Amino acid sequence: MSAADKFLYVDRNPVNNPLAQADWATKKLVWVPSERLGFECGSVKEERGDECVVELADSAKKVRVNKDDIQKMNPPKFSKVEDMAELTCLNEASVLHNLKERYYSGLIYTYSGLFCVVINPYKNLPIYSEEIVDMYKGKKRHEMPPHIYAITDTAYRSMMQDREDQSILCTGESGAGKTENTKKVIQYLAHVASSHKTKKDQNSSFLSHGELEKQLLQANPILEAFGNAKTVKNDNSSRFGKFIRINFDVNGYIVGANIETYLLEKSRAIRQAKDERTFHLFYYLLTGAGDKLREELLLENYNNYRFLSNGNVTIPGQQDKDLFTETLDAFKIMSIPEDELIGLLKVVSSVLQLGNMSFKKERHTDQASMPDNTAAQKVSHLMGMNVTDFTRAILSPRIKVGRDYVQKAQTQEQAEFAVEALAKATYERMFRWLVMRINKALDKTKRQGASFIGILDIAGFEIFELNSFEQLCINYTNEKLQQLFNHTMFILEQEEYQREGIEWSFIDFGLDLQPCIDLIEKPASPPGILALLDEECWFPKATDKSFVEKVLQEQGTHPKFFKPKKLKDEADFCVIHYAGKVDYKADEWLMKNMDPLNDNVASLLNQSTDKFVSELWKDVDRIVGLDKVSMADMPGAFKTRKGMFRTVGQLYKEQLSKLMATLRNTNPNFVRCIIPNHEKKAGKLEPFLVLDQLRCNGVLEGIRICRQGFPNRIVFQEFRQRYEILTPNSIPKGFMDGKQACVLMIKSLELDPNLYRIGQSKVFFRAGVLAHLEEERDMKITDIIISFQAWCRGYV
Ligand code: AOV
Ligand code: MG
Repeated sequence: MSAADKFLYVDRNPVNNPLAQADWATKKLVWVPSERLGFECGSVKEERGDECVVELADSAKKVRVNKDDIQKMNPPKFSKVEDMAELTCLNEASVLHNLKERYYSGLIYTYSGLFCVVINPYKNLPIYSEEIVDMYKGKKRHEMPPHIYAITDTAYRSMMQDREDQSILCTGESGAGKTENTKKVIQYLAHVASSHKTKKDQNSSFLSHGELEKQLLQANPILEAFGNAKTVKNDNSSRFGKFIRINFDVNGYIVGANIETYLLEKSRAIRQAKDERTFHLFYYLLTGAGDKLREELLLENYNNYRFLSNGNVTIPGQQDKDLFTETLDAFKIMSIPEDELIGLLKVVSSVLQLGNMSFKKERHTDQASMPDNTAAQKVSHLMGMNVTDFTRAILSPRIKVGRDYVQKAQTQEQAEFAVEALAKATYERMFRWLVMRINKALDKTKRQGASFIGILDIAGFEIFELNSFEQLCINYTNEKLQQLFNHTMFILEQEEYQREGIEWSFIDFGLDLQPCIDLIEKPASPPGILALLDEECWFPKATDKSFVEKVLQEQGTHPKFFKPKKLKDEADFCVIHYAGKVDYKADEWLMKNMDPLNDNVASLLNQSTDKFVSELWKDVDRIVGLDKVSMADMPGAFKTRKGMFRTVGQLYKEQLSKLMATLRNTNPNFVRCIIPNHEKKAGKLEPFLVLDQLRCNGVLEGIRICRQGFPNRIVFQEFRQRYEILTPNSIPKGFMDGKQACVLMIKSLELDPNLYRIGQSKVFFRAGVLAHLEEERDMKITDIIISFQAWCRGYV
């Protein structure tokens, strides 16, 4: 047995214990709700009308429980099942119990029918080595224990066999393990689909990859350096979403890859909450840069920068200095030349420097002034601008009033706002450039792929006390992904029923989510939340408050929308997402949606003497003007060369709809990542936290849908073998066809016709029916065991 085995395989010995089986049957073990554990195991002692008296297994305390609150327990042979769809009693308690038992035994991956659930172990398990990759290569899903590699291999093989594009969708809340699992998918594919014959390095157990595979593997550390940060929830939290598309040729070799990113949290570049950090790269640079680089980039000490609100926060077990070297190495492998890298780092440094520009209110006017222009000089030096032009663009930009441009002095607030907006935009543009540059490297072969596997790593549902525009975007995304999920379940289920020739009109549960999606994205009649927000952005004198009023007016009666009662909380409105009610507060939504930028500065940057900087701003018009009055009132929104001003919501909606169109054309594979506790602690699982996530990610919803159909199915032969004991004499001696035998057995069981369907190769049952048969079977067997034991005792 290898070290990894116990983290992959269930130890079956205690599971197949016949006495445990007898115990389960005689004691009528069930699950009852528990405030501490989620559910507690108990034994039914008495049934009285709607109530049962249950004796709790732990404390021997007797409690009365409403029958509806009792959930059936699976027979012990199902303990730690690898696929929860096999459970005869499919309910919340059993799902939680199964995941918990597996988790405590070190088994983090579990299937639930069509998808895979993974619980963050918060410690390194020996299950990701190259040897394990080889073990999974080319194996069918049921031949190996659950693993992200099995999901990846299934996707890879389906792609090759059916020539169908695939996607692997990782979702889950912050810290649940999306990014870690995404990395494992890429590691697996880079290994099994490398066009370069991989051979063992003589001096190391690791395999050498081809250049493209190496670059693919290095893309991630670069993106993480610039786009990840320490948050209170996750020391390496991705502050952007990503969709990585790996292209394969007809032989299944990787020919290239492409990365699309979503919604970078750029505000982190200028401000961080308590105990949080800005993007990793800032710390890597400030601790890792040598004297020469420090001088060239005009770097200063941590405490000199206002944008590093928390100074130098370190991450336990992480050496920022070493990671700087690693990041530089990754750039080398990506073949990004030194001058581009320096250009990039200068921009990073100038973002920090922007924070040090400070303004004062002039004594007699409202106008802002800049008593000390050292920081402005440094910024101008780093970004290739003339300092006088730059200062003027900030303090008194040219603004269009009516048909003319006039120079308008800014207030202190306006100037500060402009500088912050500039820092955020600069960082975001630099990040976008980086992604573009990585894509250029990954598309080196320029060969058209025959098919692809796309891997999505995007934030899961977010429900905070009060939620803002960012949460609306994230939750809207998840609503769409869940719709795809439900729809896929529906299609596959439907197909199985059709194959088996079963009569059944299935409801498409994907449609359930449409009303909420409409509430957010519908363009008109009535306009959804995003459209209303856009409308307000163009409206003179509009405020966040007037936006909320519009939403209430247009959507007030929408079934997925309501206005929370005053006094109780401060939320402006509440959306009933499928994962739960979410309170939204609309503060600054207009601003967040418009994301205005000082166009005077933007055009200076467009004209920068620094090649890299002007490249970042090349899409900006030099002479800018604004058509709408409300926008002109802003410190200065800007428009792109295409002449269109696009709101953040609009852009995101388009990006998302493109993503969904791509995903709909793929065969999706879902990976539901679950965080076990909020303390980043290994070996601890909080039952209610996990239940909440199972609810949000559709595992429990999946069960509800299953229950509408015939979730349990069993092939004819197995059905006969297992349950003939319940129907003695129903089948005449001699040969009988499997289907016919089943028909006779079911007749003799006198089952209600609504409870089952007989297909071509299997019998299908409603939820719970098989569990009931199983119980009866066990009772029969227990009777036999008990009489056998009695007989033994008598005999002794
Ligand atoms: P996320 O991507 O889902 O959060 P990560 O994948 O970054 O979460 O995981 C958070 C941390 O949990 C990692 O840094 C690891 O320390 C640990 N972890 C997760 N999965 C594993 C695993 N399979 N084996 C070992 N450790 C693991 V976020 O990007 O914050 O939404 O925003
Ligand atoms: Mg992540």
